[in-house]
Amino acid sequence: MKELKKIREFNPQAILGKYTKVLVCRACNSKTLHHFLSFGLMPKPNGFLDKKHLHEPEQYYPLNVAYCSTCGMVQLEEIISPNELFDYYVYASSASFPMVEHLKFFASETTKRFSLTKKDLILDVGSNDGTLLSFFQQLGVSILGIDPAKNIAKVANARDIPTINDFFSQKTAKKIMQTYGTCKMMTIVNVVAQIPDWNSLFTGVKLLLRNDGVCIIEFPYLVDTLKTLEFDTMYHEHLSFVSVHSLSAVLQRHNMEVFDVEHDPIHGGSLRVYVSHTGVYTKNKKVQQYLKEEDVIGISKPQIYTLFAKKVYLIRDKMRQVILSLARGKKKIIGYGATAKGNVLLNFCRINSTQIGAIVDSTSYKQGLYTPGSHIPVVPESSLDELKADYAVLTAWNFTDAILEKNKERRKKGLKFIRPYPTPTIL
Ligand code: DWN
Repeated sequence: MKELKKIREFNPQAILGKYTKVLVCRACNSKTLHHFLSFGLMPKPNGFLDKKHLHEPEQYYPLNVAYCSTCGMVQLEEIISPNELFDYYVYASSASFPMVEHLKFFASETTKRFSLTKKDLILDVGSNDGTLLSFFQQLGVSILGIDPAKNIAKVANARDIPTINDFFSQKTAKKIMQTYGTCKMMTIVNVVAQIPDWNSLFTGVKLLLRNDGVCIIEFPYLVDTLKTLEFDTMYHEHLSFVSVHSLSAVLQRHNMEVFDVEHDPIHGGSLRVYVSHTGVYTKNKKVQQYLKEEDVIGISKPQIYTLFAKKVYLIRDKMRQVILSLARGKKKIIGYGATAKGNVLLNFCRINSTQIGAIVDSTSYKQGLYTPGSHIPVVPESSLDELKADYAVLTAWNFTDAILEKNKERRKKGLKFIRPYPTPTIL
């Protein structure tokens, strides 16, 4: 395969991993999918390596993106088995202070808005280390989590967050129903994009949601990604890039609907949609406004995607040129945040440990490991000063403000940051 030969010039250990081609739109079941962007072959986005495996074969997978001209869904054309991606997981919601604050506010606002009490069960799908549920627990709501990552579910249960270690599906929903009954609330936060079978997911939601129940789904918003050009959120964990149109298409088939929408700046721009059984709650007019804006932008038409792809390649080339010229100038460059998105950006730009000496990160599970493909060592954030870096690439650009604030003294002493989007900029 030509692609494999090319990637081996960057990473000689690259081998082709197993993947499945996706030929049907996940949201509306149509076959009107149109390819618009190729990243070539990519390693698993959170496939951090320990030292002893650094020189062993490393699996790569084609990363291609298509849009659906029927419902505006954007989705990957090849997917990796969820077990391979999520059995052991290094991302923890609690590792990012701004994320913890975001989830705390989410829990308090939701509890107030829907007057949740101990009598109400809330199920968090993809509950990770239980950070969101812990805030609902503190507010007196009955909680239950479900997460496929064995290591992370163990951490959640150890901190008294009851967590089922499994993928959420129609099958597991039936088991939850038999044991716990129906839920007043379900939360699906930064998870809906990771789930391959939306029919099974929403059949499970339909079964578990009480008649007056509310399912809150929060996800990075497709329209924001198209506007901000933050292409590195396109990776093998994110199978879908969701809009109100595409979500409404699948909900309709399950006799559910979006009755309210809120926008939030987190993760480069996210939507929080409120879903219920059809006809239970009065629809906020914002729902129609979002649908209209998506039509105006043309999320089911080729133009926006052709332009997006063109700009993505320009950003990639500029980012590579900035890093290579700093490295040639013997500048010390690090990464700030060992993120899945950062791994996509660095691999796409063919940047590795030759140019970037280390990536700092606050997550204990990632420290001491090496980034997938680019093989850059991940070191504790606390060791930042010892690195004596001149530049830090904001590989956690979604937390730029918090990171710049935290490092204002270091910036006064000369540390510069490189923000990749909307165009590589030195701050
Ligand atoms: O959907 C997903 C998002 C929500 O989180 C998952 N697919 C996996 C993950 O994606 P990511 O790895 O790109 O996530 P974050 O939230 O951008 O990761 C931020 C990373 O940066 C964490 O590893 C923690 C680290 N960090 C840090 O070291 N110092 C973050 C902040 C704010 C800091 O000050």
